Amino acid sequence: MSDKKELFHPSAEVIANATIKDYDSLYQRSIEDREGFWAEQANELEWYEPWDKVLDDSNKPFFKWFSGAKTNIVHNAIDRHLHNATRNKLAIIWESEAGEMCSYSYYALNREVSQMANTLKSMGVKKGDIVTIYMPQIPELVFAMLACAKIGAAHSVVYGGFSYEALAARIADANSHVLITADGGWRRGKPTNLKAIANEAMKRSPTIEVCITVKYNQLDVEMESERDFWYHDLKALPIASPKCETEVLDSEDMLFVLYTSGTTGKPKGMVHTHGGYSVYTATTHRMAFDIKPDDRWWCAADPGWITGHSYIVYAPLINGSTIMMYEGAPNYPYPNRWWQMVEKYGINVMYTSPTAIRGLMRFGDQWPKRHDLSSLRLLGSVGEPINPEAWRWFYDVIGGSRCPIIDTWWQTETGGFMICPLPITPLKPGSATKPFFGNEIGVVDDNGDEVPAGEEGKLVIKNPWPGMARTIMGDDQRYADLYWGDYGDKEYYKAGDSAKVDDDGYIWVIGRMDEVLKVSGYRLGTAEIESALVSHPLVSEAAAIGLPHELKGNAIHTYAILKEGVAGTNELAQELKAHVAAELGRIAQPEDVTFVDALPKTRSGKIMRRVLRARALGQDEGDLSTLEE
Ligand code: 6R9
Repeated sequence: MSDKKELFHPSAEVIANATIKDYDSLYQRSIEDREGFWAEQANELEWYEPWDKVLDDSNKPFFKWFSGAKTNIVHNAIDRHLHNATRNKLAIIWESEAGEMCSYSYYALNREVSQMANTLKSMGVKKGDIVTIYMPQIPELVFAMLACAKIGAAHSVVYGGFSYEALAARIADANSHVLITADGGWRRGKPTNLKAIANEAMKRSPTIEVCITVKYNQLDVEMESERDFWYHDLKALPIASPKCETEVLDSEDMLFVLYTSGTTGKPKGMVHTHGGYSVYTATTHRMAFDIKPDDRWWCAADPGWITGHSYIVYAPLINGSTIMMYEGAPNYPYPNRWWQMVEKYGINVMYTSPTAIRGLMRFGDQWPKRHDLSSLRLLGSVGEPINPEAWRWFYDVIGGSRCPIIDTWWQTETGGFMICPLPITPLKPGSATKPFFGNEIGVVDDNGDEVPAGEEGKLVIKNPWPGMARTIMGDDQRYADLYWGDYGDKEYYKAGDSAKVDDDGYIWVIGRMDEVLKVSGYRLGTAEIESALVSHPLVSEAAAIGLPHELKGNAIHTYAILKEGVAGTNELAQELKAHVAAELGRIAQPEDVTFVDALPKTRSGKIMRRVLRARALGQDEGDLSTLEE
């Protein structure tokens, strides 16, 4: 968290183009009349029937939003666009790793979603069911999610990198009768074999009656008769009619369940609902990224992550944007792959993660420099605190020092952005800046009292917001205990992150509380140490963990991935230790630096420090279901 004084002011051009020119007064209004603010945002959408109450807080912490209203997120994401010019606009541009491309207008999207919806209906899927989806990032994945929503079923998207055990556990928890998958996808020129993994999972999943498989990578797969169907076969039948009424639902009907790993224990199925989630995702997307009617929006996340749900699929479609999707590795066949597509498709806003930025940064500036990236207007970051070096590279080399970086702090549980700048906000690299409208954010001690500026505390949200998860599926008690009720009468949502607020009111998220180290009594965030290591010119990525130490309580051990072609010598390890000490103070000097080629990460790009810790201690690595690759 270095260099807190450094401020990046938006250019005159950015300010001139901005829809919201005054954050403070709108923020003040949104806090003073929260329900009024959210009612106004909800009125930007269409509803079948209006709500009785904007916020129903009669059964805290199980808040309801827009209760009594009739809606369906698909009505706002697709149906309403069919009556105006958006009908002919591109909804999706998709490219495969091998370079094939295809696109769908909103009109075509409606046809595809309707066909998939009718197919699901013919397989017995009905309102209230949960359909499990296990697919690569292909347009059919989006069709499948929207098809479920259209008929009032909920979806549970399981990330395509998960093992069969993880898939089977999620199918069982959701009690799914139908699984939608594909033969497989592509990664670095090699086919991935999803159907074979799905088959293994289904051996352990007695609830599954039907498995629909999309043909994509042409891999030979085993199909079991009476259970398994090719989607292209079903789509050719009269059951897959392109006309399908969108189901009229209650605002609080379940839209999806998404499993997120806690640090320990079984994954939590976070439940999101139609009404509030529609309003919250669409509003955050529209305002934080100041979405313009002709924007080409690329959220380069995985759809199996909340970021993909909210900001690849739902928010941009509600806002009528054109969404870019890419199925493949960011640096394949060469490290210019993403930049080539930014140029080719004229992407205006690119939203990605610090880990992806660092991963591409290490190949050097020459790769992005080969491309005209002038279509970019804004950049975005999500998933972890962005270290200043990655921030500056993204800002200077990708954004041409022209595009503000919208660093968005939020969680699976929050549904959408909670802390983020607007394009007009002066930026401090590494800070997600200020609360989004309607939110009061606190940094508090164990009693729920605000800690002084500059001191570290627990990040809490002091109010309900429309995009909040409603519960953990099947475990209301765990939801209430885990997130609420730590602070007596103060009904605060506990995020599980630690943070600081600086003198200007900027919020600095330090990291998950379980990733805070106490070394000789001093508190250090693993992210701070990693950021210091990565600020060394020869380091591209780093991880820090704490291991028990006789004198210090905990000692810092670090892992570093070096830039291409750099040799990991003993001298360099010494130099890096000294570098961290120089950056953060002697107290933060690591015991050692181990050079590695890769770090264990979750799909959403978070380093799994507990895996490194277990390995270092020779212990059981625990549940690895969320480990990438
Ligand atoms: C959207 C998403 C949530 C956790 C969260 C925090 C970290 C996300 C961040 C960030 C600093 C940001 N996190 N965005 N930390 N700055 N801009 O990532 O959801 O996978 O549930 O993770 O990610 O630690 O608590 P999820």
